[in-house]
Amino acid sequence: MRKILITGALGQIGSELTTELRKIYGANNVIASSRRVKEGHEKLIESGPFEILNINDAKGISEVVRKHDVNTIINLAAILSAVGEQHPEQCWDINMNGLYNILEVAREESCMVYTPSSIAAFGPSTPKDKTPQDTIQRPNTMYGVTKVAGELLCDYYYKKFGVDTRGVRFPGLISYETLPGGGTTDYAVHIYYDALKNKRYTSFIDKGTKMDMMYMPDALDAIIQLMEADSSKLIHRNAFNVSAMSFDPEEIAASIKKVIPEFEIDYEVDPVRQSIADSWPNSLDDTAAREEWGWNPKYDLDSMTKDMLEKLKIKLG
Ligand code: AKB
Repeated sequence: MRKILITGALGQIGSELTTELRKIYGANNVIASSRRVKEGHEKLIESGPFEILNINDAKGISEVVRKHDVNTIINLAAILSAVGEQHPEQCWDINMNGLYNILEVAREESCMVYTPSSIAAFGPSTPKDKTPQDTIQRPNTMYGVTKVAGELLCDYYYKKFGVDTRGVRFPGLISYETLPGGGTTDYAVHIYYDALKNKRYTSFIDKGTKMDMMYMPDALDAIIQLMEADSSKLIHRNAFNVSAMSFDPEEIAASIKKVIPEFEIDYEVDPVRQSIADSWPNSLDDTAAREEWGWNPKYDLDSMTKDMLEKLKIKLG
């Protein structure tokens, strides 16, 4: 039986993953944790075990793992790309030193570790279209540096110590439950909120900037499917390219216009986030994920837009 510890459980992925995993494995087998209690997450916190946990506190991780007999750690605590450029030292500390602590505890306590990587693990010299699974990785952001190093560190712990480490390179994730915090792809979430509230959106990412994106239900499937995949079939354990759709701001705006015809987009480009977006791939080749563990996303841009607007409308009232 799995006993899962989720770090960063109140974040964009964690808040939905915790609920989903509690449905599958039972509430008491999924321990949600976060550095602090955040307003608006009371229901999640009360729906099963919850621990205050800072991943820079190795002893604290070890105590929580022992207390709950944890055998699987899903490490979602991270600083994203845009905030990482504002606070590079904090980004390194949480994304690298935090991951190191998680891996060390996993080695000592024989846990499986799932840590997401990102499209940010690629850089300006990476092939931009249909970016191959194995290719040049020279990112120029601190977030990207921590993501490549994290992929390598997880590979190392698997090869050297036999820790069962796994992960995917997530694209921008779109969801209505919890807002993302401090990423470059966040525009593709904010646009839906503004479409419903104001029927217009000012984009900080410029026209023509394509990035890979994914709707949260597919992202949750990517985590659960890979976590449950037959270990002997995995060649790329920690850094699977996964892709669901690739679009630029005009294309997401056109998709919204099909549901809200009055919707308009304009641009006030943020040079920092634009240069991060320009350094990332336009689209990824996810053949390895499809072949090694059956990755097969369900949502494309239009089906995501329809669902997102319906669900957000209910949420915003
Ligand atoms: C970000 O924009 O920083 C993240 C990511 C692509 O990893 N959403």
